[in-house]
Amino acid sequence: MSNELLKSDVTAEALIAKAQRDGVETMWDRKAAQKTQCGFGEAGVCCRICAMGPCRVSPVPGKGAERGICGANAGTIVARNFVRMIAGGASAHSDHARDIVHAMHLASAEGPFKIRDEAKMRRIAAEWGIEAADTKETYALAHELAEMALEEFGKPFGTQRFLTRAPQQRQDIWKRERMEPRAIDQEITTIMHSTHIGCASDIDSLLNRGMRASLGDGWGGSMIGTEFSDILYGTPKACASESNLGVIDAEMVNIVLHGHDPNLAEVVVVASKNPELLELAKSLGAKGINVVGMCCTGNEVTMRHGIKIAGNFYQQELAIITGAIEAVIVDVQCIFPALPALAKKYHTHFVSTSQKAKIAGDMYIEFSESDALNCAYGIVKTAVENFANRDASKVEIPNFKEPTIAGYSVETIIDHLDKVVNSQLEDKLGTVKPLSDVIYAGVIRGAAGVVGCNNPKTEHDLGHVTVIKELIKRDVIVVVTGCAAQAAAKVGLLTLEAKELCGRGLKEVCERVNIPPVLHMGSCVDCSRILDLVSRVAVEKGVDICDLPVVGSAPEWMSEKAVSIASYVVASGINTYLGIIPQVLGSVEFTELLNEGVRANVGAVYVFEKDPLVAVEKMMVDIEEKRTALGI
Ligand code: SF4
Ligand code: MSK
Repeated sequence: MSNELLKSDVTAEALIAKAQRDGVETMWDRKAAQKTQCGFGEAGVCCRICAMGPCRVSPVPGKGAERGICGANAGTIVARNFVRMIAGGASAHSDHARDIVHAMHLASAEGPFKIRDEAKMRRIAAEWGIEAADTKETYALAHELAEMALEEFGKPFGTQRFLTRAPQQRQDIWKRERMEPRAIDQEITTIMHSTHIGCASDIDSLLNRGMRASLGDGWGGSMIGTEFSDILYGTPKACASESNLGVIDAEMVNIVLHGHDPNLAEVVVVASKNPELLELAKSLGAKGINVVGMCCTGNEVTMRHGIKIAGNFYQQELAIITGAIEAVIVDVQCIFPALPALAKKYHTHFVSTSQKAKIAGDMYIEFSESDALNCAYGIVKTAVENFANRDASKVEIPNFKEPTIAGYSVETIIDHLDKVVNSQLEDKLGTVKPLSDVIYAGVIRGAAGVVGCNNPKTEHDLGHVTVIKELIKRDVIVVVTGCAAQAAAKVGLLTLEAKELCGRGLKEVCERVNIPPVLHMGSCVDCSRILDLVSRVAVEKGVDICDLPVVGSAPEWMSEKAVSIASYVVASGINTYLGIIPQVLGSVEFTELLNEGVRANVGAVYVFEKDPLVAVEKMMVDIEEKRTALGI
């Protein structure tokens, strides 16, 4: 494995130089063209919620206008902007989840949508109180469960069903704080309503409602997205893959799957193995069809099929600049609008497939779940035929890739733990007890979830890699999702050999359990797997989540989804360290509420720290304080 800190930089450097030679623009050019970003926007004090505005108030008290035309002050404006980001993020995760459940509603024994983890489906059906969940005919149960899940988005009464997975203490806090999320769509609608001109201006109330909507994401939409994807496509198991742009193969038809929703990606993977299409590829001089992943669609298919990871968010343009991509197939979220124009500078087809992410300048082939296989066949055929148009003189693929192990669902982690169960200690199979025991014994000091995007405000991947390396060195086990997972993968941290970078305790655990010290738990919606895992540890030990030596970290986040994730992680009781400062500093009151005040409500806070090394020091103090309080 690589000990170089950032091989990805070398990858980027080579391709940025190529972009300049090819006369194409990248995100770095556009970042430079932005010059200094707007100070009011950066501070969160610009409001354009109504047409009396835009209003911008002074981020510095006592200097300039202190109120918008309606009288909203900096606190109100900043808080409204922040919780609207939560609503945007929660809507993206949850709408993605709804599409998964609709696909499950179409599932049949003939496929292509089939029940692939029947045991999980029956477990969740029983958890949700469906009668005869263990005996009902498979597809009758699948359709009944799918309808129940669809109701979670819009049911008129009641709260999210998965909340009961949390420790009772946490559920009590949510009840006390009136934070139990009702229907997912209702929580998002309520935020949009509350932040309309002339509604809420109280920052505590705004944040409370924002957190409730975020919990509707984490314990609602995202958890449904994760669990129902597992039922439909299989619960991930540890599997080998490779990561970085070097997985693009100059001799193959290369297809990049980019976005978030596995419905399309799953059938594209099937179509890429179609003998007719393979034959067509060979007839055009290619050795085969190479499907590679990017961002979270990539994570979904890596976790379930070992599909190689081409890269994370910042590499979406770089992949096209290799000149060796026949098609970029996108579904939803995190797709640069710049891609179609870039693709046209090469021979690459940029294929968008969802009305939700119709991108100007694209080749649009709408994906329909009801005709999934034909649709995927058509898209892959278009990609294969495009191989004939490749210009060999434009091909330059950086020779960097690292072995990667992905696929650590909660079930897979428990399977690994079961292999080291100590019957003398009365360990039971199928629990997280061995993990909680090594944390309580101090062999591992704690656990961290490192998640989120890339952001050109900071050197790409540097925050992720630094935080992860420094934590495992200090015997903190790390779980990763999203683009953070791919950052770790690209420098070889998702391997068994990475144990050599760990402290003694974590190294020993990795050896005994046969796992990497950094566990790839999936895509952005799969942050819900982290909630599930942490909850199980808390329930096992009879404590609340906020008592555990556990931290959340998003060193390079950029999206509204990340704001929603950070908020539900904090609302679940986990201190969350943000390496990019949210646009809130224009209000001292709201900043203090996030950094300290909210602790009184949910037992956790948002910590802002740009320097990854300092962030890790703070996380370790946090973890050790939790240990002391627990008396362990
Ligand atoms: Fe200005 Fe108030 Fe309208 Fe915002 S809601 S744009 S602060 S008048
Ligand atoms: S893809 S939300 S850039 S993690 Fe989930 Fe990556 Fe962030 Fe998109």
